[in-house]
Formats: sequence, structure tokens, C-alpha cells
Amino acid sequence: MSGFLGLGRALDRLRLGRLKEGLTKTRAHLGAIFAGRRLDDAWFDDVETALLTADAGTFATQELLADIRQEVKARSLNNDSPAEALQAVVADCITRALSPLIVSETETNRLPKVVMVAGVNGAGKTTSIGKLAHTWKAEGKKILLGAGDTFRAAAREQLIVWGERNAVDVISQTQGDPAAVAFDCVSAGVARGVDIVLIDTAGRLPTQLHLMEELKKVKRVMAKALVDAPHEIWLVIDGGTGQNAIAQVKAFDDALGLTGLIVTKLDGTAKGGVLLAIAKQRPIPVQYIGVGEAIEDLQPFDARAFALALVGDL
Ligand SMILES: Nc1nc2c(ncn2[C@@H]2O[C@H](COP(=O)(O)OP(=O)(O)OP(=O)(O)O)[C@@H](O)[C@H]2O)c(=O)[nH]1
Ligand SMILES: [Mg+2]
Repeated sequence: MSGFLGLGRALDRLRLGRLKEGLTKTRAHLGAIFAGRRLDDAWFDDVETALLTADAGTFATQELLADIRQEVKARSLNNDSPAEALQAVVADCITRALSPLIVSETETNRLPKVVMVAGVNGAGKTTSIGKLAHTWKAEGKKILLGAGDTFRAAAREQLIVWGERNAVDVISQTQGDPAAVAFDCVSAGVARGVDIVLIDTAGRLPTQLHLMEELKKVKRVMAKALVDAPHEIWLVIDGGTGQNAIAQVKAFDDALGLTGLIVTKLDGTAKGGVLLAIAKQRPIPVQYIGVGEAIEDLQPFDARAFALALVGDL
């Protein structure tokens, strides 16, 4: 048993390592503001600058600063307080600010559970679907993938490759529109008694209104194959997008009613603070984060781990 626990902890550390590696730049800013500092206005200015530089946006930054000031007072910190105490305040306040993004367990009893995945071009939708299939299959779930990106033939092929890698079936059509594929896929999922149906969609900008309408149609049509489907609608956002991510979340949420986000590429140049902005301006639970291109580079969102990856270990 302790062997399993030890392995679990080692894996957790490895995963946190990927995230920390990705957020190195932000941590270099945020982490540098603690050592040997006086708790004066200049310190608060530096915290503000570090948060803004990390893409937290002005709303979230101001609120976080107010919270940090209050917490500094509540903990009676002063100029003699150790750097770790300041770091702990900032880490705790960031964790709290991220809490609206924590997923609350809602078990739908519906089988199959239908998950529709959307997002702008190149955000990481198809890759995330491949990773999700891997994760859920490892939990013993029976999965079916739907190649709802009928825009490019290469997109269909890409999903089929992920299907082969995971040894799960992919429903696709060489002709036909995305709504037809989605309908087919949900129907097949019901007929085959699978646990989860994952539907890919073509990338689109929220400003391409006709494509947003098409996405709404894809959603509507699924309900004709299975009542209440899709049960989950997840937006994939590239963690390196910066403040534009907020506009994406708002637009896709308004169009589809999102139930979750997947934030990808947090291993790259992402600054991470955009999650603070999302938590403040349009809190949609972060179901998973992507920390690399490989099949296992997907992890559940952990607000505390994320805060520590931003601020540095205490
Ligand atoms: N470093 C890194 N790369 C990622 C991650 N997720 C996806 N990618 C890469 O991002 C690129 C685009 O990924 P796709 O999954 O094709 O993105 P998509 O949203 O399906 O793209 P379209 O279908 O063209 O809109 C690929 O090169 C992926 O390997 C991640 O978490 N980290
Ligand atoms: Mg794709």
C-alpha cells in the first residue's frame, strides 16, 4: 500500500514539475518579490506589476492586491517577518482567487456521457481529446470519439491516429457536415453502450458568427440522438493566449453554455495568470490542464498546486 502511495506522490511531483517548469518566467517575477523586502508601498507595487505581467488582468489584480493587504494585516506581518510568511500570504490569496475554477463533482448517470469540445484554431482540442481518451480508458471507461471537425480531411486523420493510439473507435464521415457526424456518433455511442462519447469540432474564432451558429447546431442535434446530450461542453484554450482568453471564454459560453475549460500549453510560454482573470470575470471550472504534447501530459486542475507553481515552493 505504501508503495502505491509512494508511487502516487512521485507521480504528483513529476506532474507538478511540468507545470512549474512551464510557469518559470512568472515565478521568476513573483518569486523575486519576497526575499529581503520591506512591507512598504513599493512592495505592493511590485506584487501588482508581477501579477499584471503574468496576464492576471486589472480586475483580478486589484482584487487580489486588496486581499493580500488584508491578509498581511490579519497575520500581523511586519518588516521583520520572514520572506516565507509573505510568500505564504500571496500563495494563499492566489489559491483562494482561483477557487471559483475548481471542479465540483457532478455525476451524471446518463450513459453515455457526451462531451463536446470546442475552441479557436490550434488551441489543442484534438490533442486534448486524445489525452482524455487515454486518461478515461485507464479508468476502465469505454470511449467513442467523433470526428466532428469535417472542415479539413487532415483533422479527421489526426483524430483517427489518436483513436489508434488509444485503441478506441472513431466515428467519422468522408462527407457530411459536423452536425451529422455528431448525431451519428452519439447514436453509435448509445447503440454500443459506451461510457463516454467525445466529440471533436473544427477550430473557429468567436467573431466568425456563421461558424458559431454551426456549433450551436452541432449541440442541438446531439439532443435528438440522446436526451440532454451533450452533458458537457468544454472549451479548450491555449494558456499562452493572454487576455484574449477571456473574450474566448465569454463568447463560447454565451453561445453554448460551457461546463468546463481545458487550459493547454502551460508547459510553454504561458504566464498562467490568465486563470486569475478567468476566475474573476467568467468563472468556468477548469476540468484539465495540458502540460505537454504527449498522451500523458494532461492533469486535473489543482488550485493550490497552480498557485505554488506561480509563487514558488514555500
Ligand atoms: N506544448 C504543448 N503543446 C500542445 C498542448 N496541447 C496541444 N499542443 C500542440 O498544439 C498543436 C495544436 O494542437 P491540436 O490538438 O491540433 O489543436 P486543435 O485545437 O485541435 O487545432 P484545430 O483543429 O486546427 O483547430 C499541436 O502541435 C499539439 O501538439 C500542450 O498542452 N502543450
Ligand atoms: Mg483539431
